[in-house]
Amino acid sequence: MSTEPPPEFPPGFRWGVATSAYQIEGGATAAGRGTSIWDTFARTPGRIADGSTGEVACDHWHRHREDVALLAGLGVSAYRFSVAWPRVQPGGTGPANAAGLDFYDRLVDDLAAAGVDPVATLYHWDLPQPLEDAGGWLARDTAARFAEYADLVAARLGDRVRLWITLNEPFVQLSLGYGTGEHAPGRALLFDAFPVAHHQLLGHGLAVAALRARSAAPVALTNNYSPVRVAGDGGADRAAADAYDALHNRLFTDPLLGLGYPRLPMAVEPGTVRDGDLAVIAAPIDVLGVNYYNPTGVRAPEAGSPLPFELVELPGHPRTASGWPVAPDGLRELLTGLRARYGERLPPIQVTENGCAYDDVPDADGRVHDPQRIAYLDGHLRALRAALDDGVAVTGYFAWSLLDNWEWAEGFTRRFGLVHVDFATGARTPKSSYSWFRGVVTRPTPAGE
Ligand code: IFM
Repeated sequence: MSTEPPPEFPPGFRWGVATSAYQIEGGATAAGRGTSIWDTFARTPGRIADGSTGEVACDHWHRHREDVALLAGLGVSAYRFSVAWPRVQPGGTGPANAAGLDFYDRLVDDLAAAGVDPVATLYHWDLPQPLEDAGGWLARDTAARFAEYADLVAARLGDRVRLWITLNEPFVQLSLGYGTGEHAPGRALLFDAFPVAHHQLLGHGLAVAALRARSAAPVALTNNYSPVRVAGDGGADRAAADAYDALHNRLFTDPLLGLGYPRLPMAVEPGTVRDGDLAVIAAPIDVLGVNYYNPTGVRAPEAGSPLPFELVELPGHPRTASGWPVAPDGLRELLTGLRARYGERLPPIQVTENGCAYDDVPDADGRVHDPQRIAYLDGHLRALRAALDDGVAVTGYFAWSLLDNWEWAEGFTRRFGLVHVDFATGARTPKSSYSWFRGVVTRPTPAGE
């Protein structure tokens, strides 16, 4: 890690931490919550690495006041959480379940009282199971249902949420949820999953209209991006890298910013993209949410592969406990690359997730030291500062995550938090990265800026 103090950021820069509903809340049946695709998936033997579910997770449902106090102690100006659709519409349609919305109403008020801006994500992968039973994101109707749900949430929270994020990482929902089946709902359709991409985007566009109709703004969509590094020097490797880049980095962003779909390595069934859809999808947004974890190595596939690329390990990088390469320069490359690709179309960016998993354990005194996480965050903040200096408009940064939590198919085996959670008792212990991050976010603004 650099011995220099972390770089300075402009006055008013938004500092936050992020979480998502199913990963922390628990309270799986509390206050009328319905079943989501993740409840179903996690209960299916063999799907989750440690056989766990998010039924209790970090028990945030009962401990949210303690978690708001942790946010206040951290000194962040914003908290990004997600609303669980099955709490608001247990069956995926129909009127709001008031008791479910009450929870978020209280949370938003508690955040405001603590001086922390609420940033709400509407969809962080927890589709109500009844909607999946009716086709899930493969069904066009799910886009309309999503807008209906957005309207219900905006009607209740629209006056206090400071940034709305419609979808989190639709590429992950597409690729792992419906492409390979490693995530809920566990469907392995490979490229036949394309309608999932289009219907998420359409749902986003319809939800933007619903939010605007309630004066709920500003509005964003969050993608995860991964700069592609070509492994190999042949033209076939470059073509494979371009195909992967189109899928991972452009499939959701090109249409969102008014460019229509890029050339994709799959056929699109006629009738999926209808007249007028692209205009709905390209409704102006105020902020682009950018999640960054690591770059991806890509080369040409072996003969007979069902995919037009092969993902390979990138040599020469340290790795997190998830096995992901640590490459802070990838964040600068990504941000400057987005600006180069989209130019004036690009709205201001907020980095809505960035972080790392390590096997953090309390020492004999119960303290949790996580120097690797501090080094990771420090390196990425330097890369972010460099991107600002390159002229990219970035107005916020959220570390993933406030708490160690339930990491999807990896269950409780990955710890991403600034705060350690004892998953047996729920006890929270701020790690050394929590104090370090507090120092960064509460640093006085430089004189003269
Ligand atoms: O935990 C996830 C989060 O839900 C979405 N972005 C990546 C994180 C780490 O895998």
